[in-house]
Amino acid sequence: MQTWSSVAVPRIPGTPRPLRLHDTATGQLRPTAPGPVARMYVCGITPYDATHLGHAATYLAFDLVHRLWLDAGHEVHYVQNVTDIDDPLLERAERDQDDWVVLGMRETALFREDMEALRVLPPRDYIGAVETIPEIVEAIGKLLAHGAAYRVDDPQYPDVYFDRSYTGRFGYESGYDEATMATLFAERGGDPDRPGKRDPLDALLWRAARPDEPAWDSELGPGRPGWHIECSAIALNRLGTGFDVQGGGSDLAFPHHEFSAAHAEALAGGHPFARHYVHAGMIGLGGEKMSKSKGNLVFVSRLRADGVDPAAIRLALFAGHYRSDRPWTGALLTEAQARLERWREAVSLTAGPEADSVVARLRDHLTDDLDTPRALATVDAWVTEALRRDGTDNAAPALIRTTTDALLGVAL
Ligand code: 5CA
Ligand code: ZN
Repeated sequence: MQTWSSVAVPRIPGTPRPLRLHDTATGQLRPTAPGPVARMYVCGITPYDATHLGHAATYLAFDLVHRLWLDAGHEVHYVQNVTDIDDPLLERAERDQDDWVVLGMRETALFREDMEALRVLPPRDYIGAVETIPEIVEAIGKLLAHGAAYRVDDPQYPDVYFDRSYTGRFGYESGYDEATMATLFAERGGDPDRPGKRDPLDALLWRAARPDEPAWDSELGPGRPGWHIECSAIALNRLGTGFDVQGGGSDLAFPHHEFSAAHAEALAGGHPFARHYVHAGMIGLGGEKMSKSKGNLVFVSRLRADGVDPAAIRLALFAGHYRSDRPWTGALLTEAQARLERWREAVSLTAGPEADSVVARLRDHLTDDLDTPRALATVDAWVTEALRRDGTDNAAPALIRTTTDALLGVAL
């Protein structure tokens, strides 16, 4: 698929720091230790509705990872998928009497526009599930050959499932107990009651063709892919095993990332899928998680159409820590707009307080598990002094401008 266009990321002086991130699998804050090319996979959208502020918050968090690795001198190989065939897309198309292909293309195009407006650095590989069906089929064929997958005994719909006991360490990624896994599996797209499965929690790999559903011919028989194997195949085939960060919102920790890892590890002789599993908290609205299924949404495109500066959206979402579940409110946006104005006023002055130490502290906070609240407070403190006309350093305003651009993606 076509990715979106990039923006230039300026280099900043001083000494970069290695990025430390919370890893769901170990429950620890650990340094990322990429090689010359840092490798990241972030789960993309299911394009049946427009990008809301929950999606935006998650992609903005991983945009910071991208920027901090660039700052540390790495090249970044970033891969993101588009789940352009799955039940929610078909259900929405049916509800609205829309064509599922057209719906997916339209919402993906809008997502790209939103990402560009937010200055999110694009993935190098932006990959749809539909265009990767041959890769997915090949992966499922291997899982069947390894004995990690099986067909249910149903002559009409011989679906293929993954045997979750195969790798021997199922559950390591999310760390959830059996009862929690069972609850979340049922809530998040699983089918525990499908007759013929060896274990209620085994996940669908290939759904045999049903009447009135899209299907692709393949050596597995006509059908369409399950959800988790899509991300395993796309990531493994582009990044290899043991890539640096697998990312998404916390609602993907189970079952999606657990199964993506288990499928990939079954394919790759047990080699770990990713080194870090990183999860962003959920943005809420009106006391509930913002979600397409609940319909309590604020769209990025709506705010843009209302003339809201995308830099203010960044600042509003960065006012909270990426891992905390937090509400979106009008007040958050108003405060961010006021902050943006103050920052812009300060960097347009001809002088300000010395800024090298500000750059160093920004790096400290951001490389400490993306501590944006403290990063914003650090810039605020410089801005307050600058607006009091406290400083005499003529290079400082430009340095702050370049640094907020490079590290936070906020163009002043
Ligand atoms: N296509 C799959 C991933 S392969 C999917 O989950 N798509 S999605 O459109 O439902 O979500 C896209 C990303 O936004 C996921 O990382 C998801 O965890 C994240 N996300 C969804 N809702 C929220 C929310 N309210 N707050 C923060 N992140 C969210
Ligand atoms: Zn995914």
